[in-house]
Amino acid sequence: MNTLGVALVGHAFMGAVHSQAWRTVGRVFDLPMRPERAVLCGRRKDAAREAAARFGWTESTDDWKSVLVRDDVHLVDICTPGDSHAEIAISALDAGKHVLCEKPLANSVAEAAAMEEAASRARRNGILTMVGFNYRRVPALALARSLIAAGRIGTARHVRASYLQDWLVDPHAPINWRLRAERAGSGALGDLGAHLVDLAHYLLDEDVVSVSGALETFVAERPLPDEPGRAGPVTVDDAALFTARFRGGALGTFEATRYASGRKNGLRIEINGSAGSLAFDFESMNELSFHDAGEPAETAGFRRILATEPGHPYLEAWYPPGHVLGYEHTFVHELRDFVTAIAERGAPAPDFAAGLRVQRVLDAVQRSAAHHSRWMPVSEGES
Ligand code: SOE
Repeated sequence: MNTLGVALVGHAFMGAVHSQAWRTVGRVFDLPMRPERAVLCGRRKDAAREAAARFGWTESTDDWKSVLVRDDVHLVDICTPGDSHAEIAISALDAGKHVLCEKPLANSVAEAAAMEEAASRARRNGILTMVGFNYRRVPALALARSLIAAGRIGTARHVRASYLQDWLVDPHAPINWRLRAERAGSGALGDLGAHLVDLAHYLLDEDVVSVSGALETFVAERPLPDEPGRAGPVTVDDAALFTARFRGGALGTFEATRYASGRKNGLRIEINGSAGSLAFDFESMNELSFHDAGEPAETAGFRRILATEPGHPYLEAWYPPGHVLGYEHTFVHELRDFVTAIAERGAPAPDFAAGLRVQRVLDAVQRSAAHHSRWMPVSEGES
């Protein structure tokens, strides 16, 4: 069996989650290729060495460029803040490496477009890309997509999506890179809203075509963690709201915030169609609520599907029904799909082209917010 040598760049939260998934995926799923954790890259030698030992990577380095010339590295997995995605991804693609890149794809449409250009060049040589929108790999949401595709809720009319976290409720919580525009691109919009947009695209299989949005930064300055007594500016949005129109005529409402006190990772999405509805809440991620409007009114209503049957997406490899899955499993599923696509020369989704489409929606929200929430078309070419 061919091996797939992986280089991971970054070893904080996402690097840890991806490491765990790389370690698990080949043990749980029968893969057509064997992934090998070849090398972990970090900015500081000692920290990278320590992380590599803890997460089970064979080697470590403080120079990500050095892995691009290695013959035993076939895939680069980017888990760094958004400001380095474009440089690393384009260099890796040009060096003939497959690329998995954390979301959002980039910090701007210009960067995302350059990344997609490199991806489309690389595609001609069988080199593939994927963006880490892991929530597509929640079994209940993959099931939702198949129900929608099978016509079970009819024509989609409403998408109601929110992603609620609360880690900034305390105005004295310190600044980190996620609150800096030059590092993260945007705030709740790109970090959380991007997931919602990708999920909506995935579930409906159609894109957002125009938006009207508002952004807010509630706390303009926060303590600098390394400089006691000093504060620095927050240069991204704390919360993002937008309404949207989909190509097929559905209307969407989207909300992303880090100020929803009591909500930790509350990703919710409900879709109402002409023949029924589906609803999901990540805090109960093994469940999908389904209302079939065709049932007699006296007994119709939302019913809870526990998405842990062997026939549900991804479940064939896991545990018996009712032995629920968690956050981490979604990344294992993402890797299963990417490795399989690479081995079978398939078309992984979401690829960089899909990531660029999300980036264009985020950009339209920012433009709308800067123009008194005026409706903005989502650009299809250069922004
Ligand atoms: C932080 O807000 C974060 O880790 C996001 O960056 C992830 O994409 C999201 O899934 C969980 O929250």
